[in-house]
Amino acid sequence: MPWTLDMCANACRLSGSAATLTTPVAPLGDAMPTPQETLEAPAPEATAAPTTGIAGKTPWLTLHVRAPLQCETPLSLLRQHRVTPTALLYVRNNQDLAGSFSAAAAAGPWRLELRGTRSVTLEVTELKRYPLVETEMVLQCAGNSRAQYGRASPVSGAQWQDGAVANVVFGGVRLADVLSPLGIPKGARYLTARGAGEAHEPDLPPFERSVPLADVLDTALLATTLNGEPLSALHGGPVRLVVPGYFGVNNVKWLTHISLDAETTDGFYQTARYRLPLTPLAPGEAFEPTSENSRPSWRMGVKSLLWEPLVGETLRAGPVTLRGVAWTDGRSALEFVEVSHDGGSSWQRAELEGAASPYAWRPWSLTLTLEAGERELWVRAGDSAGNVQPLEGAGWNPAGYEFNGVQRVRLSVR
Ligand SMILES: Nc1nc2c(c(=O)[nH]1)N[C@H]1C(S)=C(S)[C@@H](COP(=O)(O)O)O[C@H]1N2
Ligand SMILES: [Mo]
Repeated sequence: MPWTLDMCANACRLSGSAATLTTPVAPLGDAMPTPQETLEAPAPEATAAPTTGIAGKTPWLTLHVRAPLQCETPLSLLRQHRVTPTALLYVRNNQDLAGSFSAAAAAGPWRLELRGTRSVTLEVTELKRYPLVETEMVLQCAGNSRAQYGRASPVSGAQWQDGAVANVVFGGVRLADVLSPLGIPKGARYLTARGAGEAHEPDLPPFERSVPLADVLDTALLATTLNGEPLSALHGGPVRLVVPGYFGVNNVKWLTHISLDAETTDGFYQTARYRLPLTPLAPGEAFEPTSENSRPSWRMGVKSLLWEPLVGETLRAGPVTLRGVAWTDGRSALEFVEVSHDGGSSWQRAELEGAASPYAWRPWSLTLTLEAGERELWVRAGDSAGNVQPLEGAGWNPAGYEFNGVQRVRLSVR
């Protein structure tokens, strides 16, 4: 199905300014709750050298790959905010868009083609005709926590720890408000979104992802704001598809086209990447995804994080308040978060704070009495559909997608 619109109008405008790396902005440090008293230096991650600055980002992100840009948020920063400031938000590009590293690039004309029964090409500014809505939600890379699979057998790709995730507020217009007047073609089961950007290897096609139309029509946004500000080019501005409850990869940045089809796109990022085996693999086993043996990475599984204290911290024996967050795909509700300090023999339930939206993360806390010694805390969450985080990562796979195994945090207690 050939696209009628040449993408040049959009791509050429952004490529006017080359990627600029600017002076780092100061780390954000004031808005945080008082951290647990520690007897030793901060967690190892906080002592890493700052990365070279990226416009609008704290220099303290962990840089995995510079091009295409992949950087994550250390938990020591992530835990300071219920809504993650944009300066701390991780970045995961499969394809970079020239000019998107400079903060101003998202302004100006940008054309978006939408194909329902009728097709329409819009200037992004025309989206202002529709009501503006906002959704607080978790944005998480399917590769988040990939490094944890390494306990069983190494996996390929950037070795993300647990910080390719955030809780942010996207604003924009409801996809349904824009699509419904165009008519939904009979037999259309999937929505395919295409983003601008340049492949880093020859022969790679444009970035395209498909999601099930009926499941997302009422919740997806054409997002133009992030945390109340105009959506920066780095995060997909001027317009991005946002699919609450779905993994980050489905939230297509620099959106140029949307179509409604009977089948998913046969693009590389849908058929060769971001696929999960339908039957369990043994750790280390090779896997070539096909449409028969795999599924796309869509809805997020229930997951929790413990971020206070952090791995490697030394605590005083006695009562310790543990804190973190947990979330689901927004279809099922978060039921519980529980912690074990005896290797899973017993679990204690944490207190959950209320939800800002079904798609947002929920802070939890639990006060435990810890005796002196080397300790390992295990944390897991469960949802209203009966899913509980598995002890080991949910289905080891060679690309390390969708890890939601029980988090294990080693501490010294004195
Ligand atoms: N056009 C485009 N959209 C994209 C990507 C990309 O490479 N190109 N990466 C995806 C992936 S894998 C993730 S996890 C999220 C990351 O969003 P962020 O960089 O705003 O945090 O964007 C998604 N949208
Ligand atoms: Mo991702």
